[in-house]
Amino acid sequence: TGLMQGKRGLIMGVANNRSIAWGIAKACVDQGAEIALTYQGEAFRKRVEPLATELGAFIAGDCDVTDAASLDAVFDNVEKKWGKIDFLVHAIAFSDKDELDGRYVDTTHQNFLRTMDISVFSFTTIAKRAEKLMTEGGALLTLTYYGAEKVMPHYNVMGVAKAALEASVRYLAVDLGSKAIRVNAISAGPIKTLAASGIGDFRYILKWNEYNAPLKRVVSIEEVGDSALYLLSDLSRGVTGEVHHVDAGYHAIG
Ligand code: 0WD
Repeated sequence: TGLMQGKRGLIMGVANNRSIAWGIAKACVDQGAEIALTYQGEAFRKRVEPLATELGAFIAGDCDVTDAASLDAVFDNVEKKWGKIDFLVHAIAFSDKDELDGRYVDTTHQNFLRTMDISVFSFTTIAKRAEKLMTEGGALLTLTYYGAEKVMPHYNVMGVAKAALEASVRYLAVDLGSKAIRVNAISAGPIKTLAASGIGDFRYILKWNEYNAPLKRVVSIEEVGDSALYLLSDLSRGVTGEVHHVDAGYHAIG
């Protein structure tokens, strides 16, 4: 029997088989969880469908977090299917890649708002929806990055958004704690994914981490998935409001 036996959860943010959310999904299913996935738009449906089949996952629908109706539909589908959930993973972020380069000071108002909406507010609104389905308590997990804590080259407005996301984790932990719903984040080291490919000089950031992180390498989505098991399972039942670094130790020296 696995760590996640008897647990059901919604995992949002699988774009393809390199996504961090995919690493987490595989780890959860390996440990006995039943999962539901969402995809963003028709273009991603083709990628996510075979992945869902591979894990025997339920597809909860097309979800653009800026569209409240699509979020409502996803949570309705999950409620109809299972009635309740035990865990939720939010692995969603977006910013215009033209602004993940150059100077933070040049961020436009429009992209600032969009970045905050998709990368920060979405976690709060999803937490509110998940609260209704976590009738026996639960675990919420989001993904953040060290650029929230210290300036990382080109991370710019996304660093500001991740700082707000990490603060959200603490406020949500307080709001939902009395319902035995825990709220945590993993601060992952750099991993080559679709979202990361939008960040200027990302290859240099990977190399920099390989040379400087205590473990002298970068991390994989499987390693993030294994660490997520701790925060999503009862092993961490005494842990909430935490930002846990899974970054080969880079935060210790950065
Ligand atoms: O180095 C990295 N890759 C790190 C990523 C280091 C530390 C943290 N993270 C974070 C990201 O900021 C994000 O919050 O991990 C999370 C997952 O990102 P990922 O696995 O690196 O990237 P990816 O596989 O591209 O998944 C992110 C997905 C989107 O993909 P695209 O490539 O289309 O941006 O977020 C989803 C989408 O599937 N997404 C949305 N979902 C619903 N509504 C939206 C939206 N409006 N926008 C993006």
